[in-house]
Amino acid sequence: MLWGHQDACFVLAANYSCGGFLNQPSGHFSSPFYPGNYPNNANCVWDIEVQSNYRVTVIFRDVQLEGGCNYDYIEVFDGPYHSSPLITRVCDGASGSFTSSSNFMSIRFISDHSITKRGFRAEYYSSPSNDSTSKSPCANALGGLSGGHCDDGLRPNTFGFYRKMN
Ligand SMILES: [Ca+2]
Repeated sequence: MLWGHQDACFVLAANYSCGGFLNQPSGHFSSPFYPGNYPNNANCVWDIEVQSNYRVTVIFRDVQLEGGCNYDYIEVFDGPYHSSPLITRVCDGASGSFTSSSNFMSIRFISDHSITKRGFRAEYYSSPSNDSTSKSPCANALGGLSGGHCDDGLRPNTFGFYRKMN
């Protein structure tokens, strides 16, 4: 039991480091050994924290993973890993940017036991939260053009302001 399978896996996993805590206003990270192939059995978590009242946007570039999205994939969480909802799963060939609702975002990279590819690189930046766009779709409409639909009964009046309709 002392030198069982789990111990061997731990030693293998310790041959490289991946993931980490990123607290600069912007930065970048990539899969282990990028642009070389990533290892099997990777489980990397990047926690990104920027200053309060800012939000995190991550941009994925050059995503080359084992196809199928169930073997090797990237997950983006809207806040700290383990306690936050999944924003999206990023799969082979994907690209695009995703923004958190708070000043915290986490990204996890998973690979299974076989077939590796080049992996990915990602950039992130922070931008100020705008209270008028973060509370609800109606709050968003309040700051924008008239005619937007609101679910809580707010409608524009003739002066371009909004008031509650009952
Ligand atoms: Ca794989």
